[in-house]
Amino acid sequence: MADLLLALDVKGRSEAIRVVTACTGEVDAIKIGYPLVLSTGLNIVKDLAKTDIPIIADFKLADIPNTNSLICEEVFNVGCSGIITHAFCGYDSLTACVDAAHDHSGVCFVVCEMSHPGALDFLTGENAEKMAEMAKTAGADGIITPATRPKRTEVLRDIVGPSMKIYSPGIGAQGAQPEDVKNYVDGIIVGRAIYEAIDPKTAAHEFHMRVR
Ligand code: OMP
Repeated sequence: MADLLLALDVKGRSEAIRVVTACTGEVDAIKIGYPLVLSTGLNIVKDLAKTDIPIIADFKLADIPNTNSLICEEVFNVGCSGIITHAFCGYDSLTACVDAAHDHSGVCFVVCEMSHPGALDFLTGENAEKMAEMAKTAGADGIITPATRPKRTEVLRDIVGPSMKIYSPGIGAQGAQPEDVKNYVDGIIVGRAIYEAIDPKTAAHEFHMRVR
């Protein structure tokens, strides 16, 4: 059984509220990122938090430790319960995010291998495996691995073990199916296949059922 995370990459407050209102009860967490926050401001988190659905900020942080810490402060102080960071900036930048998350009773997820075709240029193979090891050593709560490459998700699961969570995007618009990874992951991330659906509630419900 895995969770369903809604990737809320819509623009504007009213569209965000429309989709979240429709999907309430069908999603276990909302993942927000640059498209929504740059179009509305970070205070959109306060509106979404009224639903009591946990909100994970996907800012894929990739900076020096001090800047990562400053960004995390804003994210957790406004009401998010999780942050997604890159790991390729190194151990100190990564631990800045893990520490900030834990100081705020939040969680930190680390991108190890991405779901799109271009990930094969750098974010795969030995690099991804090193980042999974680093995420584990740093005490991160989980990693992000591609549903589009289930075998790679299986490899990365072996590295982090059963106690860390794995959330997996690439389902729906990027071509993967929930069944491809549901036995290896703790959550699937779905965006366009829900928020662009004519009936987002039914779409979310169906994805939810397929990982139960
Ligand atoms: P859809 O392709 O519309 O389902 O959206 C996928 C969501 O997952 C988007 O918010 C992406 O930014 C995110 N994502 C990936 O698609 N691939 C990755 O490798 C990592 C992420 C992520 O970190 O969430």
